[in-house]
Amino acid sequence: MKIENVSVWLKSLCLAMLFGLLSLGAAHAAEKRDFRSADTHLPDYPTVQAMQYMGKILSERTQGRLSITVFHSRQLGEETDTIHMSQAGAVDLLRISMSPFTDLIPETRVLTLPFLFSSDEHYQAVLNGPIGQEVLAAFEPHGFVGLAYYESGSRSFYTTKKPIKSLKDLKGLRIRVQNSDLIAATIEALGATPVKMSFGQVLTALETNIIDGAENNWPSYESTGHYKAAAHYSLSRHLRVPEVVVMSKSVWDTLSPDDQILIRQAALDSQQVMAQLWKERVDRARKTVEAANVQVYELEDIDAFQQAVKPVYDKFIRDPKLRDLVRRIRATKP
Ligand code: GTR
Repeated sequence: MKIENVSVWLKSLCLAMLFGLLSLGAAHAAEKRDFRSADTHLPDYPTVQAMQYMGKILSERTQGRLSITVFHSRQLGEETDTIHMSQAGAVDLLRISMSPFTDLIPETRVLTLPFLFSSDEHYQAVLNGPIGQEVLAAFEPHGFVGLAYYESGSRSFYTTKKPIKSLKDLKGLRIRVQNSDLIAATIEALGATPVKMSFGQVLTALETNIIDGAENNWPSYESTGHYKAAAHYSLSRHLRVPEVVVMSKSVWDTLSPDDQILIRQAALDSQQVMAQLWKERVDRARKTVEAANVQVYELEDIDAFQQAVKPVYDKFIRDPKLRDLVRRIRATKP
């Protein structure tokens, strides 16, 4: 073979290899992925529906290349289990309450503090503003990418035997809490005994008097059937813990920048659907439980509740960075 022919042949070989590599890359970028998402709630709950909507638009926008399967009803385990699974990359997405992150990610504590927000509008302004973004970004060093917040209203106490109308009524009661030291300390500061327990165990614990009560928003109080076992609902509104949509960081890092943008956008778009579904469900849940003879109470001494939880701030918000976040939350205009 002549020298010129050899060089032409070599050039063609190099080009062929280059195209080969490029098309391999393209095939990789175009890989079909079905993301597994975990949720503790039943299929008709707003969070599950909103995540399914996120999957639907993601699939439409990628001609079926990217999709989401929502494993609802704790099929993948309780919330704390799914946090560990997601850190390990075994579960791709979580729709989850922020509470079980408070022991792991210090910044999440500021949105979980009792009686911090003065109204729904104040809460929305914080979540949708720079502080909300900073808290979502704080997930990253811990193995998650924070994508969006979902609405979850406020949490109030419900009890089996007698209503909570004032601080003294909480004295000595065993109240179930989510897996969070901060929330356990809140209940303790209010004079009750916190019992950390997974969501799935609460109904039996209420029915068997292992606990005297729990606390949650209207839709969770209704969807779980807790109202049948604990028919006194006291509107303490002591917590407004947001729900979050997060992706496993190890999964996120395998995605192309374009796909990351698509996923972020789909999560944000699902937020609007969630807001609408949430509003409807709160009304429906309240009507359902009231029709089932649940008694609803307002607190007589909300100030006493607010005073009692002050030590929780001192204990959990020591770091100057967290203190500053709390100061900025208080200064945020609704
Ligand atoms: C609900 C929340 C769930 C779960 C539950 C609980 O309001 O949507 O994700 O955290 O509370 O109390 O465990």
